[in-house]
Amino acid sequence: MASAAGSTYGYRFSFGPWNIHEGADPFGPTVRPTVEWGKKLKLYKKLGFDGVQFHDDDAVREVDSKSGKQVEKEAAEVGKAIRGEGLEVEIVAPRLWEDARGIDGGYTANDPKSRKWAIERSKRCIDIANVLGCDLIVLWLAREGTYVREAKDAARAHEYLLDAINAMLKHDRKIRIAIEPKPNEPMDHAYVPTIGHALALGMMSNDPKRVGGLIETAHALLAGLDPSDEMAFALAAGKLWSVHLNDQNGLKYDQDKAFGSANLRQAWNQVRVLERAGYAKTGAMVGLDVKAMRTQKAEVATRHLANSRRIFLRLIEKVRSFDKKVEKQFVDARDYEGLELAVMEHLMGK
Ligand code: XUL
Ligand code: MN
Repeated sequence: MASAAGSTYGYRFSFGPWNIHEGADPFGPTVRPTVEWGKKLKLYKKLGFDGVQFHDDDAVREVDSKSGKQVEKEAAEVGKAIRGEGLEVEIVAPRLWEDARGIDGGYTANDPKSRKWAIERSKRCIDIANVLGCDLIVLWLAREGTYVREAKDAARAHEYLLDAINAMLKHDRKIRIAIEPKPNEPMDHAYVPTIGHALALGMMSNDPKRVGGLIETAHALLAGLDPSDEMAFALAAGKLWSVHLNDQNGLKYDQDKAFGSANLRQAWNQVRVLERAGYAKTGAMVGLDVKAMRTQKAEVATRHLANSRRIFLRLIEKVRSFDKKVEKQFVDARDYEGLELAVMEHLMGK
């Protein structure tokens, strides 16, 4: 049996500092004290993690107000501390959605000054990633969409997105970009809602081989899609460069629940698709994007991370121990009712 301390079957795990948080939500203030970055960093290995996911301003605070030199100096210090813990930086993502210039979206804003700022900020993000020894930029296109359809020229908006992606590809000839699609929240409708949209955009870019995707479970569910099929599509194209595993109870706000906690069968299928495609061998990490419940007390506010990792590893065991002969017999006989019961019995521990 895999335990938190047991075998990881070749998988490596990551999370971002925002996954240990104070518990504020749109209707109430924080409920837990802030855990400072230095303390979070010490928790990674203890919890069984190997990689750090960053936003640019997780790594370097107030990145816009600092000179390029200063930004690189601070990033170098952060990188040193991370390596000192035996960790690596998995991804860096430009956080465009908290700045006033990103109110109408960054890359697709109607105001050309905002669009210019968004591209410049994304280049700084790449510079930070370089200092941190990371070649993967994640684009969660938070406000690249509309609250009302008439607000933007949607066809033009996609050209703006391409302009931004091309500018990033040109800024650094080695950097790779993984687009993290999400259909809504904070926008009513986002422009890149699925992995199909993301990879198509990548194909239209000036260097398609450096544009791929990151699938988040909750985002796929919000789009009414099966996360394992979204992953399979990217895997078939050699484009699944990371995942954000979590869970989600139906169509509502993005919940970021612990992996497998809402729908174990769907979680098993995600693990199955990753395992069958040899995801661990691609070198990509298993990223989590999970939030502790608001009710969780400070001293146990990292359980959601350890639990998600544990559920993933338990499901790897389940995938590996599922009787392949039985599976083949049911598939050959086209008896999918039989196959389903065999899966359910297996998951229930029989
Ligand atoms: C938002 C989300 C982000 C990205 C990183 O829903 O998932 O945290 O993962 O920018
Ligand atoms: Mn995410």
